[in-house]
Amino acid sequence: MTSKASLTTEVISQAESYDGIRAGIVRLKDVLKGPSYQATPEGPRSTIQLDAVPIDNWPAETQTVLILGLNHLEKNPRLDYWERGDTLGNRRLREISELLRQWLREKYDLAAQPLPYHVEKGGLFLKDAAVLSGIGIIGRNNLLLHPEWGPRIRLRSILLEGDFQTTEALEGFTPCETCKVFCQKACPMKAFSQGKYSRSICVKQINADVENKVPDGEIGENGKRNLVIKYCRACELSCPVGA
Ligand code: B12
Repeated sequence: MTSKASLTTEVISQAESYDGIRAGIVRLKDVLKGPSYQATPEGPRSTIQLDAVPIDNWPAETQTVLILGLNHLEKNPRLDYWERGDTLGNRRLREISELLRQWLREKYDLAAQPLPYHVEKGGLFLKDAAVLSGIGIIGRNNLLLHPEWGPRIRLRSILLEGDFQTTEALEGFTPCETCKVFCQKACPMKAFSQGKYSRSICVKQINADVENKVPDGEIGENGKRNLVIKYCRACELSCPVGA
């Protein structure tokens, strides 16, 4: 019988054996009590479509969530380009989630359910889950900051069956306290003009990015590069943490 603590350690080290991955474990009920679930989202929702198969019901026995964070380096911007309905980063996170699901079944006979990206399709608010699991903290750019990579990280979650010990939230990591808030100044839309993030202003930039696709993708059937969406990353890439 594997103890809770060693099961957690093994799952985290298996997840982190994939290149550019950090992981944490959190109780589902704690995520569902997080600030994003209390907030009333302002402004229109985004129109991004992915994850064609929504999850209608989470399995009753799942009480824990494994959070994955994938490093999105500035020098590898392609990970973040939207091409053929998804990004390379999301595809990689989905692939790793599926490999971890198979590993948990084979090694521990435990069920796992990789979750969709969108909350409306059964996904979780991933920044809350990542903060609670100790992957990072929320910065003044309203993004998750990892101590080593800063905000250059993309997230995904997997529901787990079984009794895991959770990983602890970070303490003593407060880089924004002494920062000159480059992130807020970098926003092309001034989405932080009231001192905090405004979704309804930010989404105007995101919608403009959707309208302004650029031929920077893979070579398509017509021999030309596919059109991709390059979503704005100004508040992310201006952050000195992990730059
Ligand atoms: C919808 C969505 C959008 C919408 C709306 C964004 C919004 N914040 O409302 C639009 C299209 C505008 C958008 C823009 C962007 N997004 Co977006 N988005 C999402 C999505 C699907 C849900 C986010 C959401 O609705 N949150 C709910 C609203 C109400 O809360 P919030 O503004 O996020 O703020 C909450 C947190 O900050 C939290 N919080 C604050 N302090 C603390 C402290 C603790 C202890 C806890 C637990 C929580 C907590 O509470 C706040 C609410 O009160 C997530 C994926 C997911 N499933 O979570 C990605 C996600 C948040 N987006 C992401 C990214 C990268 C971006 C962009 C940089 C664009 C891009 N290049 O992809 C910008 C950045 C905007 C910004 N600075 O916040 C990443 C963030 C990665 C990271 N390092 O944090 C995510 C996680 C997706 C991913 N691929 O991993 N996004």
